[in-house]
Amino acid sequence: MRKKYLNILKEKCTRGSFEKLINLKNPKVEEFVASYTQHCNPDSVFIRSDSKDDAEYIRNRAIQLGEEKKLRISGHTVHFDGLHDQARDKAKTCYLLPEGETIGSDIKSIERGKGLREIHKILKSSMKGRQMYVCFFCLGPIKSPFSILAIQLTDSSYVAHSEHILIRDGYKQFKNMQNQEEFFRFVHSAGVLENNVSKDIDKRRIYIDLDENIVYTVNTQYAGNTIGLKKLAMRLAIKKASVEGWLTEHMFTMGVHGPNKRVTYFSGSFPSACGKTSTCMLEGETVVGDDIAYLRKIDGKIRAVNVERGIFGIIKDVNSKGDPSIYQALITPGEVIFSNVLVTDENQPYWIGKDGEVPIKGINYSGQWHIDKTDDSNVEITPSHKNARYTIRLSTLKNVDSHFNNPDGVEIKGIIYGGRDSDTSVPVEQSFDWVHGILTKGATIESETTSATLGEEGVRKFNLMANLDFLSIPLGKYIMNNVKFAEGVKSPPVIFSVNYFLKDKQGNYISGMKDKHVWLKWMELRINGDAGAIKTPTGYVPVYEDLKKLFKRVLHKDYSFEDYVNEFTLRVPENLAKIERIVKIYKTKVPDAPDILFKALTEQEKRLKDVQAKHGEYISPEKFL
Ligand code: SPV
Ligand code: MN
Repeated sequence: MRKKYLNILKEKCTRGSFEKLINLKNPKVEEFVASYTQHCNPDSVFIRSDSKDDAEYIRNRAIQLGEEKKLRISGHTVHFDGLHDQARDKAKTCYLLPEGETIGSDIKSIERGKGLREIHKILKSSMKGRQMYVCFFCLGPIKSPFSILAIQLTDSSYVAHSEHILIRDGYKQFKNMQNQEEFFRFVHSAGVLENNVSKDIDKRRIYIDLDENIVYTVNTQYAGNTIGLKKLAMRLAIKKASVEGWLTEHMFTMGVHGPNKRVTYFSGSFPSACGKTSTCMLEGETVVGDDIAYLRKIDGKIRAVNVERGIFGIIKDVNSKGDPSIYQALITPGEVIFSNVLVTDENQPYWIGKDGEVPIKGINYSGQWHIDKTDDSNVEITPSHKNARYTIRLSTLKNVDSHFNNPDGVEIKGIIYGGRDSDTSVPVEQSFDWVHGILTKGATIESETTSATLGEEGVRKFNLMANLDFLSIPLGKYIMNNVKFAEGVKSPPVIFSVNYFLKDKQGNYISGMKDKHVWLKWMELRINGDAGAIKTPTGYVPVYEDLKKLFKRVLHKDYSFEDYVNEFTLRVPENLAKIERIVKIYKTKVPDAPDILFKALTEQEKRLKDVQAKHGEYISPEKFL
């Protein structure tokens, strides 16, 4: 058998590639690469080691093949996905499960055998005429108790290039690996291309085989669907973590800098496009990771690492005022991939919300673009797509945390849950304890939908721990994993909720864009016993005096008592309605929802009703003093 594999590889590997593969001395790797070489039938196979030359080769190919185009600033390129391939395709993302098994009612799955046949049919000879790249990665820091190794096969130079920016190299780790060690595997083909974009969008599939730790993705280029090592690996890692007793979360990790050089580390979960990246990028703080964290209990403490080394971030509204650090990286020479932005006549990228004038024409994901251009349904085509992105390495940012590559991660003292909520939760609130936080804050996140996924925007959707899109285990089990995670931890992280999106009756946002920085500093003080709080039926909220001082210190702003009352009023009817919605979801859609969850929600409901009887529907925080 091995001989057969080696013959296939010998025949297809470009010069030097065969040796690079053989040098790994790993029959499982050889078999995987050879069998998909045979099945997808690329013209040639390139094996990427961790060398600079190999990375350079892929970057150059992306340009030569037109998958990326050079922009004016050195190192910057632009990539376009097709008009209908601009976000994660939830409808076509499926788990392959044994007959009769499901993960949850809203988590798509199909029978494994059927799915494997279908995807292999689509993948058959899908790489013909192209080169297949074989890339090795390490999820999490190198040589760390957190690391997971993975291989990506792809016929897209853009995908291979992006992953090299986003994920730590793993070829050397593979070389040191024991044969039996398991690794994640990803197979991607962009399928038939027309003008360099995937043509057969109707045959777009993202199939996840949890038994084998393989993800297949085809007829798509959008990174959220294709970059195996990002959200697709996250799905495999959620399952692995569940089996092994740790957590994989849709969380940033950051250091918040308190008084006397104190640094307190937080991880925070927010649904896509709800301020996650902009929170961990706040000026004066340091970032460990912006999107995915692995959390483990080590020596009785909870520690977290960034799974990635780069950012695939939403570019809309990134400008020198709101996100100075990222903006700087986007206008400085260096390796940056812009996707689905507008390219101006000056060969500069433009995106909605960038500093400067809006160009009147250029090239974007719809081809030649001019101001007021509309699509077939007469809907305006914006200069850049709302989900247009940038891909950069964290090391190019000046605010990267010094522990970013620490194999032991950082000790997490605070967890934050956020969401896009226009009418219910206060801007910041501390839970009573770990279990109350997991159950009433994490497990109840609702968020109004955004352009990060295909479909209508602004619809309130349940999204527990902002992780629903990526869950590969039943929801009840996932909740209990979280609840139990703090067992044996002497002082578990303090759990908070934040809401940056409260609106007034006229539909205007109540809080300012930068106010999140004050909430963050308050949480830091609170964890360290340096700020007071008022106990309400839903948690602890800040006292006015503390916020007033923080607004002055952090934002140089006066914060009026009126603003405070407006923001921190307990909205009883909305809170009760939310509990009712959430209970209904868990009762009707989550067969393994734990009793402890219903108990926590019922108790919260009772506390709300008690204060409602006493103080009415909208209760100012001072009433709880
Ligand atoms: C998100 O949508 O949450 C992202 C980008 O971080 S994606 O890779 O598309 O998931
Ligand atoms: Mn994300």
